[in-house]
Amino acid sequence: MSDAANVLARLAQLAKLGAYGAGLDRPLASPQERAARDLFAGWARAAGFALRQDAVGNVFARREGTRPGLKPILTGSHLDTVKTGGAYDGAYGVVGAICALELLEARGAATAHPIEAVAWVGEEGSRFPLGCLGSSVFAGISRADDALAIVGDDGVSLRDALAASDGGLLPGVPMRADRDVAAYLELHVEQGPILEEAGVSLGVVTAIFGQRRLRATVTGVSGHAGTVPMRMRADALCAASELVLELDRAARTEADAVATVGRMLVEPNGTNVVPGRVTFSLDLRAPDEASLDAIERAFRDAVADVSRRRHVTVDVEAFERRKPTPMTPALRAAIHRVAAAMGREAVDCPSGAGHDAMSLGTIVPTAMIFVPSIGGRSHVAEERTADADVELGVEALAAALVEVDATLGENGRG
Ligand code: HGY
Ligand code: MN
Ligand code: MN
Repeated sequence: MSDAANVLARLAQLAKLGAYGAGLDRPLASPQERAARDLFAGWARAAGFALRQDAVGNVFARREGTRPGLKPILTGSHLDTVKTGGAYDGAYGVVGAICALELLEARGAATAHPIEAVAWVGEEGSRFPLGCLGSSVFAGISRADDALAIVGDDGVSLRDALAASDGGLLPGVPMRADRDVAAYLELHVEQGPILEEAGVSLGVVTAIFGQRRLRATVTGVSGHAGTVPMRMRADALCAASELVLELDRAARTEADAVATVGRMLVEPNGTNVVPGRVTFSLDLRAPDEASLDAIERAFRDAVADVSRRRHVTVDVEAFERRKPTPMTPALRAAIHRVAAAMGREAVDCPSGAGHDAMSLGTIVPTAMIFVPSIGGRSHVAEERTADADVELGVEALAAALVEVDATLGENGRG
């Protein structure tokens, strides 16, 4: 039977996969990420849940309901990490989902709907530059063939990476052809400071910020650092630097918006060579589309101005645009009822972080449960959540699954 120790032990097992000095590096279709999917499959088999996977690698562990034919409630998160990932981001929602199903099984808690614990692939977009890759394909936002054709930083397509023996699909696990789902719940660490500052251990997400991922390529003229006069330069890095600071300025003028340039490639990257080309990433987030539009507009205006003044060309490619995703009121209310029944306070809070719930939220009723992140830190090796909060979140998820099952029944959604 699953209990808090089980959750903690499983998180510890996952935290070994991809561990190195600066945290966890578990990109999609790497041997360590495939090992994480293998672990999940082993837990599901041991619990007697039916396993399936799909063409991009998502893995589903199904506990049957009492009313065959009803679409399943899905609950899960992702097993991949950013390059300096922590032990909780994503992994907690996957471990929490399978442990919650084991709790229901052990307590003989029947649900009308089948419930499936899900390990979504490629949520971080840290290897293949499409965030929420697996859940986007499942939700029909992206086509599987298009996702499989995406080429990662190492020049390998997802299709080829999944065809490799050590990073690929799970052997012997049948394919899931349908995309049936009645509702979706995701348990996740908050990755921010709200719950800790409020002194509350349960968060009910109101909405997930809209987000945009773009890439800018600045092309100037490379040359000898010692001989090209300043008046003759088309220095791609100086131009890029002005653009980065303009993005930062624009984001600070929009309430609650954030903008980040996290990756930059300088070419030819030599100490005595004027940079000829710079490529950098843009990550924009805001609670509303108008703010995102304002920031993007300010950036593009700066592109026109800097290009003219510094004699460079700038190509801006937007490869991900997601509107803000409101969570479903009826499911949020169900989670609040569960917290009250547990005698625990729960607060509403937005999510600046993106989640697979953004994908599922476009097709079915969707809600998220947060537990606090110590220091609000995430995407770093120091990411931590207190054991008591880890346990509370899984208990809340188990109860919320039963409550949502009943709620869907009343609302006639199956
Ligand atoms: O970027 C995000 O917000 C998420 O961690 N993928
Ligand atoms: Mn993340
Ligand atoms: Mn995450």
